[in-house]
Amino acid sequence: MEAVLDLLIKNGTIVTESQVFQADIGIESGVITQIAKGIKGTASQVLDAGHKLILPGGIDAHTHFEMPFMGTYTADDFESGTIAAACGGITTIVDFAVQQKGELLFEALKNWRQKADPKVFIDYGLHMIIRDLNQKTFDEIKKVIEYGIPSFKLFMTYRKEGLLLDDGSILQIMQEVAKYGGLVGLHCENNDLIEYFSEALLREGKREARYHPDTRPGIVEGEAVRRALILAEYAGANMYAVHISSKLGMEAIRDARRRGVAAFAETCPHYLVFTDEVYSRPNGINFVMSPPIKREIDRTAIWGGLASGDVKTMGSDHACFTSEQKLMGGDDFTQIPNGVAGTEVIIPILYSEGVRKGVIGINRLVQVTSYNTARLFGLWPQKGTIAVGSDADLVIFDPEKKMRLTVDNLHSKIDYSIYENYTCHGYPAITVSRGEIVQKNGHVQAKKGRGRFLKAKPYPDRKLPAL
Ligand code: DUC
Ligand code: ZN
Ligand code: ZN
Repeated sequence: MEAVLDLLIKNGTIVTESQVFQADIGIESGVITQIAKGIKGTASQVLDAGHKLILPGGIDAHTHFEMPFMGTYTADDFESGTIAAACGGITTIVDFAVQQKGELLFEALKNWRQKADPKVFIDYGLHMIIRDLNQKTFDEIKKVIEYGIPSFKLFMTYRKEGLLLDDGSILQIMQEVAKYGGLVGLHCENNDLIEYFSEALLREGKREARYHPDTRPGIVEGEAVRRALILAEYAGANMYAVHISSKLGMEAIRDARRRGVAAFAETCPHYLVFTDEVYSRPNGINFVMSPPIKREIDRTAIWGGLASGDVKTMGSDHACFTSEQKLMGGDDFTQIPNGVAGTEVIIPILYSEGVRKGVIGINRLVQVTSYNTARLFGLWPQKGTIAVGSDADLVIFDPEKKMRLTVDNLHSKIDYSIYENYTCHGYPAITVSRGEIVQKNGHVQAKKGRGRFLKAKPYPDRKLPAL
């Protein structure tokens, strides 16, 4: 007897990490059960994709929703944040649970799940940020991995914000995480150099937002990435450099990969679109994030890394603040809450700037927005591909749709967009999460809290995916 499908998506051009082909997709109980041409039988709901692209739902493994930071909280919570993500074709986010000083890792985890569970529109996982290493928290690392969180993030900067970890602590955590097949992500910027440059500028009375990038030239990232790689190699750990923004950082990763080191790099949409001229604009304050946007040669190097495969993933580093919050640093750029919105634009920007302009192919887009991310963070094959047995997390992507981005058609809570008036050529039309349509043409159709927490897996026998 033919099964009754919950959803049948007809006439799609399916794109996976390695293939492009025409087929229909049959979905039952949130899972893909058939992929074939001309699927027959009954379905409760039928969508005609009209030969638009069907991509695996995006995975943004770098969001900071409702995070306490620099004297305030990031403006998007798990409700507005996951709505924005879904409208941009993202079906999974991986947020960062932040350990507060004196807190156990499991207290931080509980706190983050309490914030997220009632609000998420799409599925989510967590990484753990360790900022206070002591015997108790060190002993929790194995249990955190067993709980379903095999990835960690450590900061090499933000001393004043209490996030910086010293190299000894970083090394110990790398060794412990490596034992259980987890992954250590690092925010690679040299804190001493940042403090040196910042203090010099402030002494000279240079206090405006436009000086922010001068505190973090490429060497700040390049040195830290190389140091992190040396530590990771010594610890026998896998290393994931979050938000790579510079040519020097890119070269450090590339050199390590050529030597056979398991080094993975992520970048973000803002580093692909802008250069540091944005800091001289009247609204330069809105572009203050760390690492900052750098020069044209850095932007070109990052595109080169995406094309060559040295950049493995796209994350948004979505950590945004309203204009009012940004103005907390109006007379001292070191006090501007760092961060921008981006989860909604990852796929459209990469398609418009990368695929349409011929810099990367459509399979690479799927690799860096979904497949590689799922592999690295222990979510594959449930997420990250279009295959029988995988979750029906899909984006019907209209390659011809033009969308002028404005604060009114983006879904973050903030009152401006750094992408204001940027026109995307290619945009998500429909996002499906576990077989349910969660957004259609920017209108959310799903219930808050429907998203599920994902238990991610460490690498079996510490064997890395071949990426
Ligand atoms: N960088 C930002 O710009 N914001 C939040 C944290 C980070 O690393
Ligand atoms: Zn960071
Ligand atoms: Zn971040």
